[in-house]
Amino acid sequence: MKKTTMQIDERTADPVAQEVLQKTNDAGIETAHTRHLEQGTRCPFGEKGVCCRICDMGPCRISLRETGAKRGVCGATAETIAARQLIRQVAAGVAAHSDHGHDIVKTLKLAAKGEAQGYSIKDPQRLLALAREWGVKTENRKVEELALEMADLALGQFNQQEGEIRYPALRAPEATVQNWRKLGLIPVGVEHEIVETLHRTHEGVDADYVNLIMHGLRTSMGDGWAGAMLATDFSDILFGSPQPVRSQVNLGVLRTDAVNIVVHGHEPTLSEMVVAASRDPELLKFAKEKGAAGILVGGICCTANEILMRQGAPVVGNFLHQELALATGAVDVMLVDVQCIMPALVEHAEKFHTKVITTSKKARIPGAQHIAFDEEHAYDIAKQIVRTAIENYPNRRVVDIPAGKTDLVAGFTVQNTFRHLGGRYRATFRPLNDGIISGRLRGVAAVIGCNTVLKTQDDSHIKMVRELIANDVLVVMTGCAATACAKVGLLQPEAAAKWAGAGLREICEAVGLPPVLHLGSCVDNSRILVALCEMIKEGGLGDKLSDLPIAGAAPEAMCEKAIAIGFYCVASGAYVNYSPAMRVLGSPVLTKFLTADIEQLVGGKFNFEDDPVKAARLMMAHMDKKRAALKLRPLMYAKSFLSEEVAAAAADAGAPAPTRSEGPVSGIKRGCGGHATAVAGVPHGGACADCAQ
Ligand code: NFS
Repeated sequence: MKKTTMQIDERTADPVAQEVLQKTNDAGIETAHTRHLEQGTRCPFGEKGVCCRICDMGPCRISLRETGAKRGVCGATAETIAARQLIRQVAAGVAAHSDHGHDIVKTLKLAAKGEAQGYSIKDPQRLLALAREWGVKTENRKVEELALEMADLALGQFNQQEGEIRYPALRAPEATVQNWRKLGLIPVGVEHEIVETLHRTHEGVDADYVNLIMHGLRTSMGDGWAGAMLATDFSDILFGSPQPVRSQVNLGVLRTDAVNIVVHGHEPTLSEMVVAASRDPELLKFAKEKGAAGILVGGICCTANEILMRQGAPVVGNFLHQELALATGAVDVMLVDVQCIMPALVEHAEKFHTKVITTSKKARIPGAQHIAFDEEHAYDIAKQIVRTAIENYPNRRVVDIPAGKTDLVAGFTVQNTFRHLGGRYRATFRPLNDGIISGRLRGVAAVIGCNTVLKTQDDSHIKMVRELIANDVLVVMTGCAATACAKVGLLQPEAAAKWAGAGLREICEAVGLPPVLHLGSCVDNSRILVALCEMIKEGGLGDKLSDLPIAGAAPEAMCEKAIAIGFYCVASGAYVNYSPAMRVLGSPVLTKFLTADIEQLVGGKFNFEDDPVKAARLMMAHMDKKRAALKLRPLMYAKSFLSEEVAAAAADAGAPAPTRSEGPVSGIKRGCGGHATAVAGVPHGGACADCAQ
């Protein structure tokens, strides 16, 4: 074990994480941060997306300099190679969300048949509403019978082989649907498009980068408008629709006097049962016998958001907190299912007393205890896991829980948020639309996604969101991004008075909402799509999704799911700032297509600005452009970013090349930063070994 030289405040902006990271580093305990530094400078070909490993004649690399190889062995160009790799990433992200959605639907089916122990249909009204939307007969039918039919119809969405997935035509504005049909962007079925992505990107098939990216957009639609949307709707039916709820966030929620179970991963099926088992009188009694005052179930990553939204369970942290949580010495069991789980956890846990338990047949980690989860015995399995944690409680060694934790409000949905805005008896989007039309609000931004070691943890999320709300943009959030902002109090109603611009503050204070609304986990980004559709339906803001003064961002993106989300948002007409940039910068042609030309087709486009404040201003410049096109009134309080000192930044928003902040991001060097300028034709110093190729 050796201490790694690192600047702790460059690794994470969270003072609570800084405290723990300082201690782990002083003790020579490895974390994602030390492993990142150990990796050193990344391969510039991989980083810029121009290394092809698809066939075994390679790997082939496209030179980033004027001279050198411009084609792979088969003749594939930089744009073909980067586009193929990118849409494979999209397909992987879509698969992850959709497999999650698929499992939720299957659980509902088992629950309807009475074969899923401990589950029941908690929101039959939501089921009825969905059945009516899908044109399924609801009169004189038992809830279970209806649930069975709906589950079968939903399962069909995954492997449908002809026609169109169901939600776009049902929920999206007509003009948007027509454009999608014209471009052929509505998926036949979720799996159909994933399979086709793998085929198209096989050696020697699709070599046209535009054709590849258009299929990437089509594939991603199977996430936002099918897999993730089904996951959200069916989770709400099965586990109950969220309601605004108060809770707390950060490592300080862990308790010295209680058994701490941290659920980590994504699917709410098991975590919901573990929360239920933690309240079981028999297990509470057992915990007391072992000397604990109670049982705490907290979450990491998107599972945290699932049980926060529906149960008010505390959030232990976001992605980069997973190892830090164990380092408190207070986690008796870390229970993991699928996605965003570092395999390093098992070795890391050995330094403390924590038992890491894997539960999914799809995600095992060598050295972890495996307790296979199945819905038929869910409650018994949850009880077994809780019992394991209680038994492990007396084995704690040094316990050192930092004090930091913050209050938050979460639990917003399309259904309940707008009841808030419109008043209890006037559940309508009218007040939101009127707020935008009158110029009190500039627009709405969705800030979502991960943490990444390539940027200072939480820093970009917080800076971007503060800039947006200070300029009268209502912000909706999900995932690790929401957790980041919750930690600094942005998810409290009081945050409006502290940080929001005058227009947003007026609205928040009138209805008691925070300026930043937590809509749930990453699959719940589908709630954002539905909210946008409702804004168009309400009237006054155009007739297609791309008319809306809205923008999206993933300022600390890391995983393929984030790429899939970015793709379906752009396909749905949104301006999306994605940072760090997708692995495409080695192809200026593909980069230009994604950041400029694509807008002519779908109305949305990407930008790859790394600086969060500059990115926020570019997002607002885009909103202002949309406001001008809709001929909306001037902003009541905030300045327009079309004409003020950020006009230059606004111009960048429409420029053909991606904008990038100068210098390293938050003090962290990302591979050879010089290559980005090199591909744009600007000579650079050749700071890494590969530049001397
Ligand atoms: Ni979503 Fe990435 Fe993971 Fe959730 Fe967090 S890292 S894109 S936010 S937990 S999926």
